Amino acid sequence: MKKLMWKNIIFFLRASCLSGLVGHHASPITKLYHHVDQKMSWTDAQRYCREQFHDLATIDNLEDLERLQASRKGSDYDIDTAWIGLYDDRTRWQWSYGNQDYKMGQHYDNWAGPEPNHAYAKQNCTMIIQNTGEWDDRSCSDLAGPVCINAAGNYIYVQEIMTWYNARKYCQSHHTELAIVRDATENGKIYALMSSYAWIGLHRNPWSHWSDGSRPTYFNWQTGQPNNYIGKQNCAAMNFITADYEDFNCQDLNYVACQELQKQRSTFRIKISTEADMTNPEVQRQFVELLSAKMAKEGVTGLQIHLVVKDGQDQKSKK
Ligand SMILES: *[C@@H]1O[C@H](CO)[C@@H](O)[C@H](O)[C@H]1NC(C)=O
Ligand SMILES: [Ca+2]
Ligand SMILES: [Ca+2]
Repeated sequence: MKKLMWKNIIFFLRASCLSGLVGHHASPITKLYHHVDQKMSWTDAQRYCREQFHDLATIDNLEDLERLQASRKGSDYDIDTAWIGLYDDRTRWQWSYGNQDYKMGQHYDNWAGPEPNHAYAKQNCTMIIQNTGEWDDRSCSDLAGPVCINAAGNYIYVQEIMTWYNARKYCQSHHTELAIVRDATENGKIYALMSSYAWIGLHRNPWSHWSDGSRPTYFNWQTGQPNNYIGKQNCAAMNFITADYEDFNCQDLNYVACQELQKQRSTFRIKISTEADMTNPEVQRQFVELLSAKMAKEGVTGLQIHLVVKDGQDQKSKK
């Protein structure tokens, strides 16, 4: 009889997997914010939050913003600015050609001396400088001639000046894409064609990551920020009085806003027909083991499963 029961359960798990769940309720993960009354650099703040809680604070909407602001308790501060998880990774770029990732230091580059400098927090498209063939990050709305690449892999320089966005459109409709430059030889080929400044396809999206890995969808910058003052600001802090953000040098010392994740709790109802005694603790233990293994196979890990067994009569009378 015991054998038959396990056959039933295994069959159920194999055959129906998650579709066998007749009811499911999952509450979303909620963030608990913690204002840390201690000043440190952004990197130290990140380490501190990861050790003590989960990570630096992530703010996804106005409700988060208000809850974070309310998390500060205690006495007043003169300047109450706390690091949040928002940062600008200046090394991550992308080629428009095939949306290929480009990581500074790992791929070929020909940046001019101090470039890319993200001047005034406004430069995230790449131009080749006319007289040197070196690269410079510029505002995407600046004007230059596109260098396109065609299906045969040849470069075409276009003399008409336009914004980076229009340059991209131009290349897409007349050829294939804005140029990708993979080595010095390719850069040399382009340099030989240019008669003025030229757009290539390298660009990036500033402030595109939170420390916890999520993508920002909501910003609350203070007017005039981010400004990348003196070219060295790529970490964000929130002013707890005004609830808006400023970019700072990551080495600056600020208070810290951490987040803790509240555990997610889900309830599943599973219907099983079996003659086994599901109230038997040993049977339950084995069932939980099986279920965990099955869920792990589906990519769901870190589970703590608690079983509540009701017999069929109960279920019916509940309905
Ligand atoms: C340049 O940065 C701005 C934000 O500062 C962003 O909206 C825009 O999409 C970026 N442009 C490109 C081509 O990545
Ligand atoms: Ca620049
Ligand atoms: Ca600033």
